[in-house]
Amino acid sequence: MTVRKPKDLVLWYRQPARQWEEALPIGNGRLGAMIFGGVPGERIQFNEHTIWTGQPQSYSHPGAAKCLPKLRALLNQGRKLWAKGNVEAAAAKQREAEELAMLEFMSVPLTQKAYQPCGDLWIDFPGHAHVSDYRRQLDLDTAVVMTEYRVGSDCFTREVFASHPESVVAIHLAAERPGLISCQLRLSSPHKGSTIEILGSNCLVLRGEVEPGGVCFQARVEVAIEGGKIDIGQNFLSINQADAVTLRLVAATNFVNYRDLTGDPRGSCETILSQARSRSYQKMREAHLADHRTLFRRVALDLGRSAAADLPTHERVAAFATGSDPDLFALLFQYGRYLLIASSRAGGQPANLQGIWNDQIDPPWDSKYTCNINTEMNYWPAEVANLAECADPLFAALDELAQTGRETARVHYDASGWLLHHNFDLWRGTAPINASNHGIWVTGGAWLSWHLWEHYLFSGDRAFLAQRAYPIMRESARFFTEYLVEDVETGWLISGPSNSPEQGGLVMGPTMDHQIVRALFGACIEAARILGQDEEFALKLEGMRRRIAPNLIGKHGQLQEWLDDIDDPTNQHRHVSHLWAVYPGDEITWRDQKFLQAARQSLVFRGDAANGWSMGWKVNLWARFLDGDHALLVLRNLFTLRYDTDIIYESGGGLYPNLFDCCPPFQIDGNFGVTAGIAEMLLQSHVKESAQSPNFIIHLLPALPSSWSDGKVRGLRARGGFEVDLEWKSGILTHVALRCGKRCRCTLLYRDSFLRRDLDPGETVVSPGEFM
Ligand code: FUC
Repeated sequence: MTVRKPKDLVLWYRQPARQWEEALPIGNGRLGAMIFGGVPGERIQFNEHTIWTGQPQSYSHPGAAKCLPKLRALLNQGRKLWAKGNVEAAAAKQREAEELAMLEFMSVPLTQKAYQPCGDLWIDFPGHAHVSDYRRQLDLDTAVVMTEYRVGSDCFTREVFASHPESVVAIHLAAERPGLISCQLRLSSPHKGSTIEILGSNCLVLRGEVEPGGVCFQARVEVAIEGGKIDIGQNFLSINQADAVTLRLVAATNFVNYRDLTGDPRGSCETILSQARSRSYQKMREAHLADHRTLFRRVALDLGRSAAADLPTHERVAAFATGSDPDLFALLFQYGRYLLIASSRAGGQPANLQGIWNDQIDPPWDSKYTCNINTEMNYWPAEVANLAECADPLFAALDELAQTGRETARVHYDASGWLLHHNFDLWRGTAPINASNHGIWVTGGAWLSWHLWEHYLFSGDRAFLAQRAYPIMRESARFFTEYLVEDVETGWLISGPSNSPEQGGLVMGPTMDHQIVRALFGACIEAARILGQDEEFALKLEGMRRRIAPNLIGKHGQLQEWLDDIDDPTNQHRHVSHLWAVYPGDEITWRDQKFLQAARQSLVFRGDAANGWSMGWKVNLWARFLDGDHALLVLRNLFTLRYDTDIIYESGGGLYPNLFDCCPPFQIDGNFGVTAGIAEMLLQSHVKESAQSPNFIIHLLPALPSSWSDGKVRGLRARGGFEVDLEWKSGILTHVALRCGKRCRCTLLYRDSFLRRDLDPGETVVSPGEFM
């Protein structure tokens, strides 16, 4: 099967970026940079993944566990009052619980720390104020940002990429004729007290400290010229009449791990540079392309080429409302994959709320890790969109969160095991932060543990399950065996105090918690059986799992968000937490129409317009409801309910000119949610052949929108270790190829027809006629 040529995968513009959200992102998982493509001056704003405020610390609140029974008692009294119709008195009890928790239960300090920018590299080109034929672009297939223009008749080109093999940002300046490149280089940093100096004849050095005793960093830009000369100025370098210039930008900190700040930023910069400078620009570029393409080219998606594809990207987005441009969805899908490769590579920190890109000292929500949807959404595409390695930083963070979360379990709940509330930071804070009405939410760690299990389901990697996944999952489950309490009204085991993320305040028994804990217990039971261990513990989980409060259908035909039937059908809140069991969970599927319809009703009430990440979630949900046209409607809203380009981003939803998702403001989760959602529209594999079977049904084109009449996709992944290629014409499947590493059996589903096949290792082509 041939797929669209990669050269189409380009974001491009006829003007330099006027603001940060128009600049183009690159990253290698350690360094991130935003390229403005300016004339006469370039700005490259850059980040290093471990530059955060704060320092190693515990966030525990000594003695917190003492008030847990009081909180539960107050909330239960409130429920009783509510049942008697005494709504105001019930609310007063809830307030009392929240106030008590603020005094006695919350994290110390109350807030976590913030991800920080590192600095800016400025390149000024005298005489380049008036240029023609200007173009800047990001090619997703090469992960290179290019800026090109003419001054008079001479063409100038800049290329910038973030090399993962070399750990540098490489910048190359070239011109059509020798001797034309003259520019000045400066570094700056928004951190107070940072210093700039010149090292030797060709290196700018930035040194800074985020706060006394905290993260110290160093960044260097080393210049290599072909022809011409370098003059040293007061804290700047002047390049005169060079033929070509290569800059190597590196940065490092004293961060070793969340408990240790004894690293040597200077030594790290020197080591990285001493290796990188031995490679020519072309060699670095080749190694970068090979590295990037190994990941990026695994998946290709073609939804048909549209005339609008030739427009600059922001004009294309503007034209979207009135035209047809399915290719833009393919671009957005691949952009999410590109961003994950750029922001999350083994050895680095996980992608945070802004991936790895942040220019602010006081970024929105601290640009940290919010785990009541956002961090998880960042990793939704990892398995299905064939970038499983990119989840490694998340799994490494989980190793650490399971350590700090153990202290939180002990101090705040007098329980064993571990938990994470709704945020963590570089220091792996796990205690409840900000405010008790939403900070006390207990299933962040359990949800993230689900990602470990999913990694096993997709890969079948038993060693991963035994060594990395199960120990963390089991200890997360252990916490809940001690934390769940018997509901005074029903006898069910319920979660509490907790909340349904970001609304309704502190309660007993939010549905989402029960769905997540049920999924975690189920995964642990299965993992223990696969690994042949912990039989007794698994039996205990089985017994408790049966007693967890079930999903309930309320008086509006909705899936209840809370234990009591208090959902408001006019509530259009962005969080759709109680639909977790539909996506990303797998408890409510098309096999279970009664609950699927109730969940669908809940989503209908929530509406189709929302902020960026919420629309990302809804695309996935509509895909799981097997309604491709509705998934597409939400996707379209993402492009059309949006910003004004000059006064940015007051209302929710939308995309920025560089296709960054708008929360608002910029937040990367929506990009990743959409990528996962488009994959979910084309392929699903979360439903088992039967309750007892370990095998999943591979559902082909489960939610194909009617307007995506012709298309092809290569390399999506299905649970069970499969790679899948599909092609369709006039809305009908015309080609299926499956690749797997071992002899196995699989069940395919297309429309209403099942097909069972035994597969040999390698590729098997299945004729769509076999479904008939
Ligand atoms: C949750 C969301 C907000 C935002 C924040 C980072 O609190 O409700 O919309 O995404 O996380």
